[in-house]
Amino acid sequence: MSVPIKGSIDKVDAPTVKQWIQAEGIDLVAIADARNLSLAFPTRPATALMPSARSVIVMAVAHSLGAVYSPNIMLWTRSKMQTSRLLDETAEKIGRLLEREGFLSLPISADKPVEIFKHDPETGKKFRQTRTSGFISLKHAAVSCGMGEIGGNNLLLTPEFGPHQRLCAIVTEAPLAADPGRELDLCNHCGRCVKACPSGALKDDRYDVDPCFAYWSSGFKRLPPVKFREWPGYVRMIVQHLKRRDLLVEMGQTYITDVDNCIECMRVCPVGENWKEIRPKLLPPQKSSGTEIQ
Ligand code: B12
Repeated sequence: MSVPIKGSIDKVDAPTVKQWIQAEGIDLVAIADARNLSLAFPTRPATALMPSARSVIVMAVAHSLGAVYSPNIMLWTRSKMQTSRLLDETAEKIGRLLEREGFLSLPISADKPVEIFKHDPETGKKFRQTRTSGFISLKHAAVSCGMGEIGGNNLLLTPEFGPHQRLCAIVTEAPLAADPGRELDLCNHCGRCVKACPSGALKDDRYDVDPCFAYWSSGFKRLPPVKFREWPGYVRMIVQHLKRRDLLVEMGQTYITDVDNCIECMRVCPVGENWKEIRPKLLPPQKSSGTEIQ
């Protein structure tokens, strides 16, 4: 089934919308009730983006596993951008189609831009490390409609692909039948992600966003210093980076291709039925701008 042409639609219901979306090459699709989303922090209700919203259509595209396990993260970054492109294009296409049928619809991109918080919106205090937030937490939307669960690596795990998928959504007025949440129990807390995390963001019982952001964005294993005694170590680290890296050229590349510095928490996760046969047994370390520098 392909996306219908104008005037050819009999009804807009959940099975039909899912078929349109799958026909575009999307691997997983499920629908959440916009008024009953599992909310993240900071809270991002769909009804704050569209007060008349009835449904949130959540879509996932599996990553290329070859790219996930490639020796250099740049290869994954480019492949990730293509999954985002497919998701965003589909969200635009289906959103427009729903609007043609009379339902206001808002695509929520798989990618940036995101909201940037230099200060804590609750207290007004400056964060040690700037924080960012999506307009909807796609992981939480995916949990709401039973697509998966959030694992020990703080990522959405699905039975099919484990953490190896990218997410995107459409907020819409279309009153589509919602899929129920599911108890999946996919993560057995094997600890591989905690061990692999180069920034120390993942602990056995939690995830700290600040060290993850510092490493993911710059390859820095230290946070900006607060106490006087933290300065020498920080300066030493910056000098090491400046000796080995050309940050200006890197920045230029990041503007063109949204370069990441880390996917270790995703890479080492063994969950995902569809990957059982092709998952490589050996996992060579993946090079990025931050690797090899303390
Ligand atoms: C911003 C962002 C980041 C930031 C911050 C992450 C974060 N957890 O908030 C950084 C750059 C660090 C990041 C890292 C990564 N991300 Co990211 N990220 C997002 C984005 C755009 C928004 C996430 C969000 O809203 N988080 C807020 C809540 C939901 O996060 P939380 O983890 O539950 O809770 C943290 C926050 O609340 C934060 N916090 C606490 N107080 C405050 C206060 C304020 C004001 C703010 C803003 C935050 C904040 O601390 C909590 C944890 O300690 C989403 C896309 C989207 N729109 O959802 C992708 C997304 C979550 N990222 C994704 C991925 C893959 C990654 C990385 C692997 C990096 C990479 N190379 O791609 C790592 C994994 C980190 C991890 N293990 O969690 C995928 C996950 C797919 C999946 N299978 O689950 C998503 C869904 C993108 C997508 N389109 O698929 N990401």
